[in-house]
Amino acid sequence: METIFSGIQPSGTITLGNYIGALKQFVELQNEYNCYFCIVDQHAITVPQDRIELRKNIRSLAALYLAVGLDPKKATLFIQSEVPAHAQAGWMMQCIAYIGELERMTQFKDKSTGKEAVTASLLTYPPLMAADILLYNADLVPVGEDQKQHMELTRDLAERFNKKYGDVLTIPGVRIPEVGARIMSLQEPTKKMSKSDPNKKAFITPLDDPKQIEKKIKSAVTDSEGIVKFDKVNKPGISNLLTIYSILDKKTIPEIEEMYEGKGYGDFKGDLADVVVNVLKPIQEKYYNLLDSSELDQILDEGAARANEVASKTLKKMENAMGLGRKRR
Ligand code: ATP
Ligand code: LTN
Repeated sequence: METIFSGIQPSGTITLGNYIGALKQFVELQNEYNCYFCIVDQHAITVPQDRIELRKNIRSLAALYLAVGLDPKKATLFIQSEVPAHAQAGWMMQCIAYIGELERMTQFKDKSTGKEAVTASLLTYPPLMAADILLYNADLVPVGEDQKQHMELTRDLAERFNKKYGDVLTIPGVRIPEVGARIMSLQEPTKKMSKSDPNKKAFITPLDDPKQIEKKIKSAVTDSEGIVKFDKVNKPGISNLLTIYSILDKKTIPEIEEMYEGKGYGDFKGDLADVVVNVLKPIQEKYYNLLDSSELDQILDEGAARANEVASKTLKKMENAMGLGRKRR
């Protein structure tokens, strides 16, 4: 069985974008792959976090991973900071990464331009991400479109390590969904839907109640043409809503366009709100049952133990290859 690794930052409540671009794929893949899914809290602290909120978000994300259908018997779910090998291997990857290539990362540019103080970790974030993946000898990494560049760097760093120190690391492939890899903001449909957007109307979270969902969809920015038609360039707002509808209701975009022929955006948005509410309802029920349960802690404890076992083996191989410490088996 091939291995999959992916991670989500506990930097706020996940959005429908994270669900469609990442989590939904994870659930589909867990039957066919040996899966590791990580709550990457060390990545989240590359930007300021309130410690109470961060703890809350970590637990909430863990409960959401399970509520959307992740089965802890099939996949290993764990918290990054509970597996020390990540920071250790991350340091080693930093030692082979060049500042120039890190400065070229668009996520670094987006998060650092215009800021008065930029943390070093914002720059060295991608080597840590590479370490996350490489420690598990992952063959494949399912992510949204925005992570393509980080994945190319991960492959480059792994190849560089192997060239310098011997064949230790597996070069991972990337899996980006054909549809839904980039769900857009409901308020600025040319921008990615992001959980750290200060405008809460720009995103839907799986924990929003039906009224909030309806309100957010009804106020989503569209155009004045009033025709439900997919046209990413000229009608980015309606195209984004069509993408969400299509994925969540398992209908093709032409089928949906046909359903709303001669109807306005009002009908379309009302029905889309129902579709979203129906998908999220069972997720919310499971989420609230899990959130304060000891079952959740047990799953995370077992996940950390399993992850530690695999990661520490690769770490040892990496340290031996680089000549760190004394030779260990
Ligand atoms: P932040 O806004 O805090 O930087 P984020 O919302 O981009 O975070 P991450 O935790 O960085 O979320 O991403 C988790 C996963 O979700 C990644 O695989 C990422 O590619 C995917 N993802 C994030 N936003 C979207 C989106 N709008 N559409 C599709 N996939 C997305
Ligand atoms: N960089 C990713 C989060 C992330 C990740 C990973 C994704 C950290 N480590 C390993 C896949 C595999 C992001 O910002 N979405």
